[in-house]
Amino acid sequence: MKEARVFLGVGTNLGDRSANLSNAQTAVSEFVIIEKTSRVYETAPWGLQDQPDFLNQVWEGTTTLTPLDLLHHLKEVETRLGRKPSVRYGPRLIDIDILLYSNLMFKSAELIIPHPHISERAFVLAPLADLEPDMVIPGMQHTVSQLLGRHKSHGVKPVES
Ligand code: PH2
Ligand code: MG
Ligand code: MG
Repeated sequence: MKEARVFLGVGTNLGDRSANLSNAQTAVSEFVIIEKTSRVYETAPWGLQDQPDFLNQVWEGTTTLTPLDLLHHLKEVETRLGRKPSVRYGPRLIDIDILLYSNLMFKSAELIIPHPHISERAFVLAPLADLEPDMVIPGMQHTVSQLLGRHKSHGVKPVES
């Protein structure tokens, strides 16, 4: 079966955020072989400011699922872990986004790959740069660390471990 290299962006700002990250990693490991994980970052909320700070992390791994099957599996994990519907950019117990799926560029009503907001979000670029600083994102002209360099990364701090 054909294997894809995937990068998943994970965020949480409700409940026990560290437990949410580790429970999500355990659940996702059923269908993605997670090979590398970034540092965990504490990040100021983006998009809607009046909500708790997030923990964000990026995972790199492989899967044999198609992009849409992967999306549906991730949504099922979010629901199983207790995510409730919220407003756009609002607080969430767990959010697991597909950032990249090999070199694929894909657009459907449900899913866009690469994730359309990667270059605007230091809370994605900083953990992604831990894993693959020199990678060029399909459709973009710059490496991850070059994209990150354009951001003032205050508000995006690795958690001491
Ligand atoms: N996710 C959002 C909206 N805003 N801000 C931070 N810092 N981290 C997130 O993961 C995040 C956000 C919607 O997905
Ligand atoms: Mg999401
Ligand atoms: Mg998201």
